Amino acid sequence: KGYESTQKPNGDLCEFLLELADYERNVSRNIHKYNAYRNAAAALGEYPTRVKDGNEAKKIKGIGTKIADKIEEFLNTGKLTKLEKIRASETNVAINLLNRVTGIGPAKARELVDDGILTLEDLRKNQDKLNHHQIIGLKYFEDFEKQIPREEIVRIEAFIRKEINEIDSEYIITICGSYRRGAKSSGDVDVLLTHPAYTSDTQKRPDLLKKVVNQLKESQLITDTLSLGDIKFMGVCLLEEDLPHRRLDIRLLPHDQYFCGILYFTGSDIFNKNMRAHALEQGFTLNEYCIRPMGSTGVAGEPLPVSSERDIFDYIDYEYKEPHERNV
Ligand code: DCP
Ligand code: MG
Ligand code: MN
Repeated sequence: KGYESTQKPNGDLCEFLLELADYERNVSRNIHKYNAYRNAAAALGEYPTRVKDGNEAKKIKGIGTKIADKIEEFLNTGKLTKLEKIRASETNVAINLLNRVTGIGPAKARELVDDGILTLEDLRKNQDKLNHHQIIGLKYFEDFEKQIPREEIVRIEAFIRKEINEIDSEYIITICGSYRRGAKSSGDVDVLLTHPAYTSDTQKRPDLLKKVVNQLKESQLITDTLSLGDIKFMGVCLLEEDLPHRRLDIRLLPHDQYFCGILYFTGSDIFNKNMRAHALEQGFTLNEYCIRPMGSTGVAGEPLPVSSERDIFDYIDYEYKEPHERNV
């Protein structure tokens, strides 16, 4: 996902590391190994020249001995025994497949496979085992697998802006995720929404999100709801007949937390991880809501005022990166 592996000198290596990462997350449910493979793939994706052997790989930050050994094996033999074994297991293949249905996580996938459900066809016959979110995920399985071209998100953005402007011109939205990082195509549409009248000191304002969702339903952009809470909508949209259905998330944030939210939801996830780690080194704790100084006792203080993304970088003395520079 997102490494454009074919053009990169180590693209094939990234691909097998990401496949191992998926296996660790979906089948073994070992999040540490998942992260180790993902980090290694990200590091290799950035590496400018073709890696010659395991030794060279090991010198790259983010690649340890075990992964270096796998790279060595792959470079010597053109394949990886561990991956061949994983691919040969019917159970693994089925878990990976079911896990691609939105709403079905690794645990649910395992449960279904244990019940003998191995294919989408099996799943279609056993919808009584699925919740609403999973049923919609299955219904649009093929559509959700398709990437959304950037131009289509540009049009979805314009549509949403126009609609919310009609309800209340004070709404502010930003489309985050890979789109904001400049990606030519995205897996879904990540909308962040705020309103000046809604801050973390004021009361909850569930009406703010519900109004937007209702308006987008009435204007027939939103076709299905996966879940709707006070601050988070997850659902499905359709810009035009004949186009695929697309995954759309809308999150409502208090105005004073908007920039930490934008920063977080712009990602990438790896960029976020690195930035949070840097924040901690500088004595700050950073999350999707706020940035707080860490006291000498290790207790986080009050949230710091933030009126731009740049403020957050400045607090932790981190070189500012434009969204398109946050792809790692
Ligand atoms: N995010 C994160 N950590 C996670 C999940 C998400 O930091 N575990 C943040 C960074 C992501 C953003 O949320 O960029 C949006 O999540 P998506 O899953 O939608 O990822 P992207 O938008 O980056 O990619 P895609 O094009 O596949 O949607
Ligand atoms: Mg996204
Ligand atoms: Mn998303």
